[in-house]
Amino acid sequence: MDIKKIMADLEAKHPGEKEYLQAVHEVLMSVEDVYNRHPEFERNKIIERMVEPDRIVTFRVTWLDDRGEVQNNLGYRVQFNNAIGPYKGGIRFHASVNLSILKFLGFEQTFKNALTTLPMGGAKGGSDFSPRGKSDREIMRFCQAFMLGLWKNLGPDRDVPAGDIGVGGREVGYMYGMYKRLVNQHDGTFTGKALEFGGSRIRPEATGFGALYFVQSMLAQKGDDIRGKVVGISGFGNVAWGAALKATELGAKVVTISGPDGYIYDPAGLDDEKINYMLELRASGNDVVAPYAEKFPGSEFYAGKKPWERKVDIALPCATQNELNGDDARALVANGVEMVAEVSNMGCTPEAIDHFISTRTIYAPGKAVNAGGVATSGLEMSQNAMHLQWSAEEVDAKLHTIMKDIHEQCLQYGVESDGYINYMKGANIAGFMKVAHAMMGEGVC
Ligand code: 2IT
Repeated sequence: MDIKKIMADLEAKHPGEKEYLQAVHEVLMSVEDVYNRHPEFERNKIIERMVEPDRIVTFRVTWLDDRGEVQNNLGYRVQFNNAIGPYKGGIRFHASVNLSILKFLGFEQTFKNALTTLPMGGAKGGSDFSPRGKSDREIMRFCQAFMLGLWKNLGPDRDVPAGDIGVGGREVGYMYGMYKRLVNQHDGTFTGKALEFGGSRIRPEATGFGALYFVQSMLAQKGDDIRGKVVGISGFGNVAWGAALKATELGAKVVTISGPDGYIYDPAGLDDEKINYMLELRASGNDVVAPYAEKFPGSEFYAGKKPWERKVDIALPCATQNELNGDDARALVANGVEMVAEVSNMGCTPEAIDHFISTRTIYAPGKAVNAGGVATSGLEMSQNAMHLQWSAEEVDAKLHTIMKDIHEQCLQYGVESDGYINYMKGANIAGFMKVAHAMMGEGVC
């Protein structure tokens, strides 16, 4: 595999798509050796085919705001790869959304979904619509308009969307409601639905819970456990909430959360009341964490700063891509961090990852750590297909098994000669091999 040439060709074809090119480069670097041992991959141009999405749908989303004014946004769905199952992946509503970000997310999703052991291909979608400060009615009208542009491309065996940043249960409900009217079928297309219309128990918690199960496996691997560990979390949305909830339940002390406005340091650690308050903060729609410090004496708000300057045992980035850079990584390592488990998608920059790996700090990538979210979406699809609903215990047990399996897959391909476990390499190779074998089996098409 000639990585330089592949990257140069992609850069020429897709100039300026920096997140997408970053995600592709990371996977190519990880799989190069294995790829070169399989000349049939090269003959079938597997990697050249895998780095391009199967299809991209772009559409205009026009809606009326509360003042009756016409608003226009851009909508996208990137159907990346369906070699191992129907396209599957979340929808992101955020002002920063562009094609590069959705292509990186769809590419990552393909390998992540392969790791879950469930039959799901990779996709991602979204809009540059910003939910910040919007009324409930505006959110609903936007979701409905978004569905008008996308519904024809969806279906339970074609493409099944879910939530991501800016899209939670409420938005999924509004989108699914409109989809259902348009196709005149209640076919379950969408995961993260409410319990009353086909949602799965544990889906809201799944990304955070799964991440902590994965962290437990990482700790057990080195003969350690989570009780008493000091944990730094970034973000305050659904993923950060689930991670804080499970970390606390398992006896760890979570001392930070963060938002676009800065971070909260709470040396006493989060408890049930504080974790519930994260939901209130999120529901306010203001996208800020500062009010936490006013509500809970003893905690402090640091405006415009990131939580990585704090001394913690375990760092869990739970906010967004590239949120932890080289300087942050150096600060964490200097403060003696024991492990970094990325819960956001591509939360660490390449420079940060290089620093963790070169200092032999244990680091695991989002596509392994956060796969419990989409895995539980896969379980929701199974329940819908069987027209039944599992108990929380059943779903949680399956999630647990899946996260352990993903950890095993990382070990299979990620142990280096000095014994260091390179989880990035392990996850990338394991995900890649499954998709590559599926594509080989399905022929050149
Ligand atoms: O990044 C992700 O894995 C998600 N946003 C969840 C995708 C899904 O289909 O549940």
